Amino acid sequence: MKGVNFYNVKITDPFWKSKQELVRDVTVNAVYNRFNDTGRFDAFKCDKNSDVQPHIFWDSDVAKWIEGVAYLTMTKREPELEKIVDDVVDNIEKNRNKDGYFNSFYLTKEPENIFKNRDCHELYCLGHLIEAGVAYYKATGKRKLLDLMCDYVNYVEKRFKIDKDATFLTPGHEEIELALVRLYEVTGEERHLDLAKYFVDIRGTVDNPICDWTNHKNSQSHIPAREQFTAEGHSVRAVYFYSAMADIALKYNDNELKNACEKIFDDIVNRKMYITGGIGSSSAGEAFTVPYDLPNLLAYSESCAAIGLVFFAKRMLLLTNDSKYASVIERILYNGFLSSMSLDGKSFFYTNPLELIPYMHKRDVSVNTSSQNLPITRRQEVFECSCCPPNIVRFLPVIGELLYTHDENKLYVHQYIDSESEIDLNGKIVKIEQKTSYPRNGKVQIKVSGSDVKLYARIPDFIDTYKGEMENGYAIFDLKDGEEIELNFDMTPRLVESNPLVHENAGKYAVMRGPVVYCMEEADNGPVIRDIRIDKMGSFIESFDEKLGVLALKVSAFRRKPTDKLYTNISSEREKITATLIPYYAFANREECEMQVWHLAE
Ligand code: FUB
Ligand code: ZN
Repeated sequence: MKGVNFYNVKITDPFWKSKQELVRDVTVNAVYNRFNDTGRFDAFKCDKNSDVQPHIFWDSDVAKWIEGVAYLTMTKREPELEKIVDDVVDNIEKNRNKDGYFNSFYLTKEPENIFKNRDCHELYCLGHLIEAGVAYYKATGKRKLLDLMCDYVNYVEKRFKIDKDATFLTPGHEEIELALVRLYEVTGEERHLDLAKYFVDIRGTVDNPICDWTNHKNSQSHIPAREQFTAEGHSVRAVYFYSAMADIALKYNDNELKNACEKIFDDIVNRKMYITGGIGSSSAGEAFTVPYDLPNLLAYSESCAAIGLVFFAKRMLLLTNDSKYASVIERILYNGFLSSMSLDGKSFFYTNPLELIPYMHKRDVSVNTSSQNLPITRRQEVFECSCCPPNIVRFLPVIGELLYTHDENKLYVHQYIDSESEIDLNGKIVKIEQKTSYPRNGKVQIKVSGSDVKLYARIPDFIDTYKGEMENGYAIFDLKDGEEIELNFDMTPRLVESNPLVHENAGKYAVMRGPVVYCMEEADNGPVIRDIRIDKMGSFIESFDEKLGVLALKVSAFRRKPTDKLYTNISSEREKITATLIPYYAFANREECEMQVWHLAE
């Protein structure tokens, strides 16, 4: 199947359009300002005498920001932002080594250690700079960054593939692999694709450990890619790698890799993914752990990992036509991804917990550090390790590319978002109009003009029955030029339970409305929300929360009266209350307070 360029999909839906406008009007500048204050842009000057010295992966932070700027530029030029990018590119050109190598940390601080430490992210930074170079060239026609990166890639090919004289075979943090595929798509140079395949092929053969605190699993280097059937290790590294595996499977028609990708994906979504689409539940190693280990309070669930899982799922949609991939994308979009940014677009979560009890942060009374690794309770403008904010900047502008895939005759509709698109279908430009306020409302109208089309419309995974012809989770329609279909999905709020093996959620229920996960916050319900029991017989009343700008839900519930006693005999005495829930993505936008996704019910 083929994908669709985001700039051919004009999103008109007020919800997503406003998020995209927020990135352009606020977020891209907010991230720039914090990165500038912290010296990330100056680092490209490689000034050994500067007070602020670069960190090993600062280049990647700026590169992702540049990629985001490029995507914004594709729909409207941004001269001031372009000027900043051009300065960075000039600094790379000025300060790079003659052989093409550039890394602000190594060139400034440890030139003698180039390619000697597997876990120091040189190829990870290069990967992000390649993605930036590709995007910036496509957006502006300026090819300096792209050319600089091509030189650097030649050098990498020499050191890693031809001479093999770097201290390690594959990078500790994947990213270069998928970036080289993207580079190939622009340059058409087979050697770029071959190098991507080379890095995928030799991973998990003999290599250096990445460092002493971890093992080969953390960097997906424990066994060769084609033998990997479960998701292991550092979740961001993992999903970037699995995305590259899917890319290579597609480009080389490699069924062994495809099979591995399918199994890994199923392992993630059936055993290791939060209801929000978040992955990588453990802060130790920022990693996947054993199946069903999905703690709520201690959830790591890094924003980059959620975005990376979308990258993986998007590629799987090109390899297979299975709606499960699109459903996971939808789950992430409305929950674990959106939660990562504040409603004002200025601050971010790195970790995305499913429960907050601010009081718990006071428990480490006798040590100086937070031994519990509790996720922060408020979004921040920047982090010491600030990989997530620029990932959001480069991701939101391109969500249009998640709506469709197609081949010569078939058009797959994966996401329902009010929009107007144009797709080249077998030489004919087909116009697709989606009229919907999904998921606010379950009605979706899709009109296709320009050609007859076989249309496959995804039936969301929360819909239990659909009467009509279906294949792999898609309803099938033979549409004549100009014809329109209408779908109606039930958006009644519902209780959801998890597999009993998820011990944290035993006896608890989540509330969802369509694809949107809801949460309770102390700001609406008062303290000790964990004692609130939702009335299973109660109906959810929808009510718009003007302050947050979200659709809230009200439902009858019960809670105990406060008590001074630590233990009491069971009593059925409960106060009847109305509990309020808001979309999970909107949590922590008011005062610091308790929050939870999994609730008691009776
Ligand atoms: O290591 C670079 C980035 O920082 C990773 O992608 C994140 O998970 C964090 O470890
Ligand atoms: Zn991150």
